[in-house]
Amino acid sequence: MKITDAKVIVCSPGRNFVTLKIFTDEGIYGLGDATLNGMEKAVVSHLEEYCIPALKGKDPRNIEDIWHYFYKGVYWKRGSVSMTAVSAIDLALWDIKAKVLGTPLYNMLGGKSRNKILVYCHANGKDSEETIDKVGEKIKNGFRAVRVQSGIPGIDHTYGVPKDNKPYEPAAKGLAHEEYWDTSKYLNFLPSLFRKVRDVYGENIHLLHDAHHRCTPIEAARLAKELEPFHLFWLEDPVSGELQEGLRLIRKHSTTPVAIGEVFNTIYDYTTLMTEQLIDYIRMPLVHGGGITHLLKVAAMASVYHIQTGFHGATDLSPVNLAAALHFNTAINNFGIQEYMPHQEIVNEVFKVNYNFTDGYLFIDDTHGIGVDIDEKKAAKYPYEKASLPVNRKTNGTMFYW
Ligand code: EZ4
Ligand code: CO
Repeated sequence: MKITDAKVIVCSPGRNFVTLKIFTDEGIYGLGDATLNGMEKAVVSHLEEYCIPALKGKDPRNIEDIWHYFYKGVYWKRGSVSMTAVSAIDLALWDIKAKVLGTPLYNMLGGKSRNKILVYCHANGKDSEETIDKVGEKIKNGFRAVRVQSGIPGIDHTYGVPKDNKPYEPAAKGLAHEEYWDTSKYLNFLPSLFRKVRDVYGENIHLLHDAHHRCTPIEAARLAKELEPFHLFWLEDPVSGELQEGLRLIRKHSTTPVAIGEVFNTIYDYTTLMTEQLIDYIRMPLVHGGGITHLLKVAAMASVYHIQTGFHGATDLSPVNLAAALHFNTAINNFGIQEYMPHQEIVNEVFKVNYNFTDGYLFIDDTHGIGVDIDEKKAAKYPYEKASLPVNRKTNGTMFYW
């Protein structure tokens, strides 16, 4: 069997998606997600200029070897752009292999460890009151786990809270706009929010929160400690992850579970975090973390340290990634939870999906392969539109993490 060609499909049904389609001499093709929010064209160019020419003629069945060809075989390895390309290739190859063998992807990964995938959704409001109402709406819609983000008194833009009351969408059209941030206002406010949410809804619902990399290690330790009484399912990205040792301070002071790594892209971002048991959930998704091939290894290492998966699943990851994640989550033993931000309706015009949401869980069907297809004619109706993630400054003007 041979790879005859591959192409990159860029479309923007409400937001940009990059999809890799690999063709074979047996007529079977595979799809991979290659979307890197705000940096889409960098991945497109990397795939088109460097990866696709090298893929042609290779046997698509040799996934491990091809993975290493684009990882070990590349001198300038790692990094988000390069690893998103590797991930897309890997997903498309697993899709092909499962289609060739006539089976859903999860079956190739060890079969079913569970029938349904626990997901968490997002609730956000401009202030505590509105946020609490939104949490109630999500519970009414069947969710058993809710990420709670709220506007903060005295801060103009808060991560995860859209101004116009629309569903939260990370990127906005055009160049990056600037937001302003005040950590002390955030730290003073957040525990009171969770106290109210627990008072209203009790203990029988999983609550999560994303600090979005905005604390120093000691600030994160204070936050995790003060949130401890409200029993979060997890506190996400309490600090920026480059300094793995930084998470020791959080652990020293609190039992609030920690999730990290939606911007990570290899196992090497996690080694200290795992071996020192500094975290509880890995966030690195298939689309940015080397696909099935690499995440199987990361998840296996995590399992040794009682760490579970909780993959990133925002709207800027395509349905191809989400479906592949659901197969992965179905198969592995140490699955924890899956983030689920439903895509806009028009996304389903372009991508035909094989999953559905019922009563707090996502279910995947037995379509062979990953099970998602792309309608290229419909995709062509929605051409690429430049969009960017915001940048963030402290209120005194200092450049900061978004
Ligand atoms: O900011 O996907 O947990 N979810 C997140 C997301 C990320 C966006 C970046 O593109 O942090 O909202
Ligand atoms: Co996040």
